[in-house]
Amino acid sequence: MQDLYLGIDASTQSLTAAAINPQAETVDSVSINFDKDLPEYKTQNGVCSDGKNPNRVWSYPEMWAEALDALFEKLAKKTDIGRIKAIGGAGQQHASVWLKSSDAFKALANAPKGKLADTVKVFLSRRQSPVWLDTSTSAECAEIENAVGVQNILLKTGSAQTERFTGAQIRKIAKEEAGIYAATKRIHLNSSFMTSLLCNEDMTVDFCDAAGMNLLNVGGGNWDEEMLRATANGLIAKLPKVAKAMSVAGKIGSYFCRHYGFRPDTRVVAFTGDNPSSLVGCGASSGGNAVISLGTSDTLFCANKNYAPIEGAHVFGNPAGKYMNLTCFRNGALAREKLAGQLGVGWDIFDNAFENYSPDGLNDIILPFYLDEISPKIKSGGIKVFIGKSLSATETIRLFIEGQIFNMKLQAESMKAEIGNILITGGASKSGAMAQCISNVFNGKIYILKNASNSSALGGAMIAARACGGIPLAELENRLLQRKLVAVPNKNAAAFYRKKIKIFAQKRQNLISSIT
Ligand code: XUL
Repeated sequence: MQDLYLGIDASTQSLTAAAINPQAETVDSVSINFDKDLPEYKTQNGVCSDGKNPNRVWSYPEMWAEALDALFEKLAKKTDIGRIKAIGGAGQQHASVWLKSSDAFKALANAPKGKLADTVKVFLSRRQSPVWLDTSTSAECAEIENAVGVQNILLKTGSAQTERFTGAQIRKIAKEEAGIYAATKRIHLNSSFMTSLLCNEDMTVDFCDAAGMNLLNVGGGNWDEEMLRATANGLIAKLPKVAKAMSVAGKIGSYFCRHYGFRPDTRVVAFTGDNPSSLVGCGASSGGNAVISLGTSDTLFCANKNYAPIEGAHVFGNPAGKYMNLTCFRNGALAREKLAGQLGVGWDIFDNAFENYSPDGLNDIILPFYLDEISPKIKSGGIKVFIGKSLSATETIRLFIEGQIFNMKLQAESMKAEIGNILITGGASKSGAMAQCISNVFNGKIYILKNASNSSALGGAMIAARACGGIPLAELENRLLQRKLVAVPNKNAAAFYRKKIKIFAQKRQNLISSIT
């Protein structure tokens, strides 16, 4: 019987497992949706928020534990669990789990079936876990910035001080709920909490995910004392140790062997963050490739062997080694929709915007910042049009899309990321025009995934197969990912854009300096 490798994605809305059999190219997948399958927690899209203060957003570690029982119950019906040699996985980044004592995990060894949540909840010092959608910590960010310095934080931690990051969230709780902070012996991330549940033991936190806390010295690979001091008193004793990327945490706990039939020698690789895991699951961890997700906001992430923090982007760890960058552009689909509304046109005009297009009009530029942009920081004054003639709807859309993609390319250049080919995902990845324009601006081939599944769960399974089965990631990518080529660069257009992006960069710079 061939071994299987399991990947688990503890995302915001659901818990998903993907089992891979690297030899036979098969993927089994099961999922627990928090809203639908665990309605007693009353979450919406996996989270709760405060009507009076919508910036406060949280979820329940107890619910994540309950979902893990439900997940294995479901998986056992589909997959021979006894064949699973190793488990890897990922959690939503930044969420913190607060425990009175790390004995919770040991107590699981003797717990009856279906009692993960009940066993763990008595050890929680705080029932709620603030999650990445929580932006209620502006005051705490400012306090930490005052203590350490804006630029210093960026250089040390790979990100500017950020509201949703765990450090600012910890400071808020330490200030406002001092009793709870004092009673807390361990603060886990979602990822290290899941690893600890699976091992029935208090476990380390993965370097790649810990980089999303504003507490790690990312270049040095360990907690940064100055950041810890500025965040909360006595924090070091409450944090787990940092483990190197793709470290085997240990063996699966007896709870899972007794109740679900796991082999006692099944290994657990320390869970990472969902973005680092997706980097692996999209086949982009070895470098040279980027992933662009065209959604409500557009997101670009890529492996990077350079440590080059810039404002508006984040440096996390890459499970395959070194770093990854993630940058989120607020002017994504929302801005495209706004433009369509203003022009009174449908998406089909967007799709055809580059049909029969021949490069022309080097100085015709649109700066596409309808909303305040975070990458780079630009205060929007509406879109800026630099053209001396009146434009048709198609021309406007073309220049707008060009502007969005020039902005992505410039940010990628500031991060010193080498980007060859690009995988596109998300709603607008179906648009041939977007794909072609990205291809021409980045001068690379554009792919989509034919068998797009949960890239973070798949990444977890691939990490398990790499760390515990010795199978190279490149081999796993070739077997498991079916990539379809959707655009190749047009030589003339690529050469034209190499010149035009410089003019765009100047105009963007003027905008940054004129209205920020
Ligand atoms: C990244 C971020 C989200 C979460 C949830 O910084 O906040 O992508 O990881 O997916």
